[in-house]
Amino acid sequence: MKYFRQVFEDKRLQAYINGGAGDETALQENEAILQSLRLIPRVMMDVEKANSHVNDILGAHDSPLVIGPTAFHRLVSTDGECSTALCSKLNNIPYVVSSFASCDVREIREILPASCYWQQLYIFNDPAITEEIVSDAEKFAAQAIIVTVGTPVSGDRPRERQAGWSVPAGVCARFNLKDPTTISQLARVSISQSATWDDIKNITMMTSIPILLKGILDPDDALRAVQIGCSGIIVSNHGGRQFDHSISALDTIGDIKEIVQGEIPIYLDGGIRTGLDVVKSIACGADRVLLGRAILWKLHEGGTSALNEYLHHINEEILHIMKLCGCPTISAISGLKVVRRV
Ligand code: LAC
Repeated sequence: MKYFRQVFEDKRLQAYINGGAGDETALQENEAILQSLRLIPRVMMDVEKANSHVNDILGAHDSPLVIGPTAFHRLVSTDGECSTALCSKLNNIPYVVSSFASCDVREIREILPASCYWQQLYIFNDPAITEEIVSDAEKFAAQAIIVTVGTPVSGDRPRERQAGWSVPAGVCARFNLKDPTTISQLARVSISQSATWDDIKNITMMTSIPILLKGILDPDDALRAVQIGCSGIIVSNHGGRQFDHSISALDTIGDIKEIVQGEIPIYLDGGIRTGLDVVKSIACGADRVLLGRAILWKLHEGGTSALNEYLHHINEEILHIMKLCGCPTISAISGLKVVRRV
C-alpha cells in the first residue's frame, strides 16, 4: 500500500487536518523514520496459519490496529463518528472516541460494540467535565479510558493559523460551541494547564476502567505511569501537532520498553499509514498501533465504505508482511531485528 495524503477542497480544513506544529519537523520525522527502517526477515517458520490477533489487558481483537482519538469527524464525513464506529465494529478494531467528538457518545455506542469502545479524556479545567466523561464511560461500558497528556496548550500550527481555520459552531457534541472557535482557544478554555500526576491518580481511583496515558515520550514518565497504576501507555508526539521538536515515538519506544519491563502494554502512534508501518512499529516494540490522520483521510474520501475497505486492506497487508518476515503471530514480530538506514 502506498503512502497517501488526502487533498481537501476546503483548504482551511486541509490546513487543520494535515498540518503540524511549527515547521512540521516532528510531523515529517514521524513518517521519515518509518521510511528509513528495514527489517531482517526470518525463514522456515511455518506461516501458513499466520494470524494478527492480539490479546492483552484491554481484550482480544483480530488486529493490532486501534482507531486513535481524533476530533470532529463530521468535518470530513456526514455521519461523522457513527461511520467510524461502524468500521470499528465491522473490523473488530477498538476505537478511541474523542472527548471532542461531533456525534453524541450515546449514538456512537449504539453502533459500537462494548469490546471496541475506548474513551479519550483530557484533564479538563472544570473537574465536573472530567467526572462526567468518566461516568459516561462507565455508563456506556468503555473498555479503556485514554487520558491525553502533554497537551496543556495546543501546539502552534502556522498552516492552520494562517488559513484562519476555526472549529465551526455546533460541531462539538459535548461542548456547546455557539461561535467558531480556534483550537488554541478551545484548549485554553477547556483543558487544564495545572494538571499533575495526582490528577491521573485521582482518575485511577474514580473508576475501575483501565486507564492508559497517551502522549508519553520519556522513559521516566512511562515508569511513573506504571507506578501510579496505569494499565498502559501510548508513546506519541501527537502526530507532530503539539511540540515541533519533540522526539518521535519510534526513537524512544526502545528505551521505554526497557524500563517498563513488560509490566503494562505499550502502544504507539505517529505517521502510521500502511500495514508495513504497523509491522515496523511492532518490531520496534509496540504492542498495538494507533491510526490518526489516515482515518480522517479515508472518511473524507468515501465515508464508511472507504474507511472499511482501508482497514480491511491494511490488515491483509499486515498478514502478508508477517508471512514474508517469518512471523506466525504478532508477538513474533517483536523478535525481528530492525536496522535504520541513514
Ligand atoms: C487537535 C486537537 C483537537 O490536535 O486534538 O486538533
